[in-house]
Amino acid sequence: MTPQTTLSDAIESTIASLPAHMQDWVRREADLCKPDSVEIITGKADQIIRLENELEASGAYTRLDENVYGKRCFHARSDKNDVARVEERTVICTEDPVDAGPLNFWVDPEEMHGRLDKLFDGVMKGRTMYVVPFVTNPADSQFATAGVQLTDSANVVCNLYRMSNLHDGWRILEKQARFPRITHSYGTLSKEDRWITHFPKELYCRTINSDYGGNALGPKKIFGLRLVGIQALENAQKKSQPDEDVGIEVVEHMALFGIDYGDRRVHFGAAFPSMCGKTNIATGVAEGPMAKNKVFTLGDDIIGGATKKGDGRLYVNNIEAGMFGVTKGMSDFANKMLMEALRNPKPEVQDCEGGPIFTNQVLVDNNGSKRVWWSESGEDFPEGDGFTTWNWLGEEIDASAEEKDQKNARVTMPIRNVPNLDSDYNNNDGVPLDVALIGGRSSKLHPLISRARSWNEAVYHALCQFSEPTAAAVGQKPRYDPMANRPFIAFNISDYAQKWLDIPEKTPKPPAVFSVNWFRRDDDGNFIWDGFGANYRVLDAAVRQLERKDTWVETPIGLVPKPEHIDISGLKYTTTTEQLAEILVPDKEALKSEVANREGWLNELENGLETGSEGRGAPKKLPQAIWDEHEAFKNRVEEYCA
Ligand code: GTP
Ligand code: SPV
Ligand code: MN
Repeated sequence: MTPQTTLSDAIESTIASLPAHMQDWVRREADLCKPDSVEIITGKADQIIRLENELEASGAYTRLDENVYGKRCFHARSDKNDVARVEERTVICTEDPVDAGPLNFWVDPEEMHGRLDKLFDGVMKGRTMYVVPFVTNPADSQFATAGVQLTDSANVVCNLYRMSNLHDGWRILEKQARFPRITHSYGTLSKEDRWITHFPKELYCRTINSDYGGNALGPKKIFGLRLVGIQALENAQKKSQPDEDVGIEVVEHMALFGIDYGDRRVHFGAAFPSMCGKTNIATGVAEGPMAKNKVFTLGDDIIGGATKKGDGRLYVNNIEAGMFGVTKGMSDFANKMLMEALRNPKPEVQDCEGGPIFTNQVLVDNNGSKRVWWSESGEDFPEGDGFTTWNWLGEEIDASAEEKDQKNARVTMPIRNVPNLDSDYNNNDGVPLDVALIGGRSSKLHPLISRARSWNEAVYHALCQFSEPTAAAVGQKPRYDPMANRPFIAFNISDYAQKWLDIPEKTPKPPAVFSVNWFRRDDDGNFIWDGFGANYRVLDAAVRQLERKDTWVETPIGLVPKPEHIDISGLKYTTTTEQLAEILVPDKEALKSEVANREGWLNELENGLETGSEGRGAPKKLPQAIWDEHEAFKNRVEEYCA
């Protein structure tokens, strides 16, 4: 029976044209949010072009000169209080708080729905509610899931169109009985009432009062990483032997790329926390002694996949179709392939997904030609006759202004434009994951690269991966960030640890795991390692170690290369063997305090956070194997530092 609503005939007839199995839900949401109209996003470009034009007419988008980054390229500004993810307002609503675990904020589902019902009541008055399909990538792979996001933000629709395989959505949704649902409203953009909520059992998420990426783009972190992550956990837990097909088994916050070795391509997944170099490593260019090894891009943020039957390796894909990249620091030096993608968009991409959408850069007007500028781009701040420039807050500025682009200013773009896209990008079976890199920003402790002696040791180190704060989330502090996934694991961290420990049982040929750190600093705070293109030299050392060409040396934190294993010829910052030797080993002082710090951290995982545990889910016992590894680490450190 159709529920009683007070919806207009126009809205009722729009809803009636949706697949039957989603009509009741959309009707209920429309009844609560009370939009003036409902519009189904078809997936065709002409409708998106109309929305872009409307956003331009309203002043929300500024159209940029098509001679710079091609057609349908826009600049937008966010609200000044809506520039990053808000972890404090990200909530997992499970019946049992143990299922959310000690790191996630937790609210009882019924209570959260009650609070949200009040906030969503009438929130779309005077607005259109868009019904947006999406599908995780590649659309026809057995791991893809289609879903629907309702949103009142045309900006979100235009972003999703560039990133989330929107045009394949309805085709897949028709055949999929149970589908994930996300309801989003930018509401009033109120910081106080901002919520990003997940109801795993219902495959449902509700997010309100933000229009920013990870808070508002459902298929990305909210559904793509958190909810699919829960599916992957449940599937992996069900799996009893390697050749059993259970669907998606692995979802991680990882970039994905290949390095060419002539006769073969080695595929790397890179789990680095937000703003710690995933996009860069996936779209950079190898230089110096590695110049002959081309880097191929597959993805820059989220991977998913499973063990391949009969093969024993993990096959993974980028689950997204676009990038949402940090612009600060984006340059020909740092990630040339991304810059090439911006400069040379493919005509078929411009006509379909559209051009880049920039948010919160400096807007530049040069005699009527509009473009954007961002810091650390390698380009001087534009000034002189005929130039007008505005900072991200919309204030007219010149080069002397302190406030220029926002630190977390981003660009949304379809990945199809990247010129060195791996030929297996969008391959339904994915690519074998040969190497998993786990990293973070660590000024002193972590060596440039290290490899654990065993799988369990690797999991232990990854669980204790340390990273310093970035601007990708509001109010961050230095912290442990397990597998770079701390803000995105929507279930108990102890289950996540166990899941990783179990990988070799389900995946007979698991990826080799290396820890990396591009961010060691000297006592004056300067980076010691060149980073960027030079990082591929370090990855080459990893490949040589795997192929037993080099023998690495023991440290408490894992095996590390000898200085002669990494070629530093031509580098700008790491110019001496002494400098290299320093960053190839853990700093002893940092190591000593690390034992106690890790003990504290593991205790927090098992018993709840020492500070700030209020409002979070409940802990449970960590796998004994993690404690065993900790004990072994402690002993190694004592011996090493004696
Ligand atoms: P999210 O999109 O937030 O998940 O971030 P990401 O992991 O993709 O980070 P991204 O590649 O966008 O890099 C973020 C920042 O780190 C940029 O300012 C880069 O310039 C800087 N960065 C990346 N790689 C390196 C490196 O090797 N060395 C140094 N010093 N900085 C780097
Ligand atoms: C991150 O913060 O890890 C991002 C950007 O990739 S967001 O989509 O906002 O999560
Ligand atoms: Mn990310």
